[in-house]
Amino acid sequence: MPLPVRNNRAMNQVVLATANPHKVDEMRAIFSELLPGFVIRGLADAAPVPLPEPPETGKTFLENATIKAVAYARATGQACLADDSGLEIDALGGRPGVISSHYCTDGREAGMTRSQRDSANNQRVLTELRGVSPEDRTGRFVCVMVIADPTGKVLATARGEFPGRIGEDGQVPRGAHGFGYDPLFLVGPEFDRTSSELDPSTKNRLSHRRKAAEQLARIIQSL
Ligand code: ITT
Repeated sequence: MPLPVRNNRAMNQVVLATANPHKVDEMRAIFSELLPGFVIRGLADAAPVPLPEPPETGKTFLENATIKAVAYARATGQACLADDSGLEIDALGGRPGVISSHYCTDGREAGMTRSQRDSANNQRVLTELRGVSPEDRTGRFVCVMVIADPTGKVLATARGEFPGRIGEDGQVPRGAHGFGYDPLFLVGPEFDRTSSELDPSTKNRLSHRRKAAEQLARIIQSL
């Protein structure tokens, strides 16, 4: 359900501070339901030349989302919304966490494509969880969103979680949608399907990104 419009002067557009095209698709779909008319522009649209990606040196999702939102807002001169997200696995002490996107190289850039990284990350998780029982393979996707203005001031923050379990080698990877760890991540009351097997609109109703966006949408309306 869209939120009722309460403030005529509410912020009505942001630049999405991400190089991940899957996040752009999910965020546009989610915000178009929550805040119809709210415009989400891509980085390529907001800057004439590609901007360097800021190093994500934070120890938390909030620190990294803030680094990205502030860096891109200053560089584009426009309000920017950043998403820092990842998978926390209890049996791995919360790893891969903030290094989710480069887990296969312990957080380092190694010149791999996004899809090469995704499959190497997934393989590492499956290997590390070998021998762990289904009940102990619990975890969650976490998403933290931050909006910063062009002066670098943080205007809003929000956090959402999506609980599930990591499937076993042989049972997963499975599914044709989503990205990253979705093909490993079993969801629902029976943990019988991966978030990659959900159709995109179902994932966008349940996900960590959706929960963070719901909080953020309320704040955006009051800005
Ligand atoms: P930007 O920093 O440019 O936004 P990124 O993909 O590097 O892009 P993050 O540093 O936030 O973004 O890392 C997020 C990683 O966490 C992502 O690459 C996936 O491996 C994982 N992840 C986050 N949300 C996910 C989701 O909805 N489904 C599957 N994996 C997800």
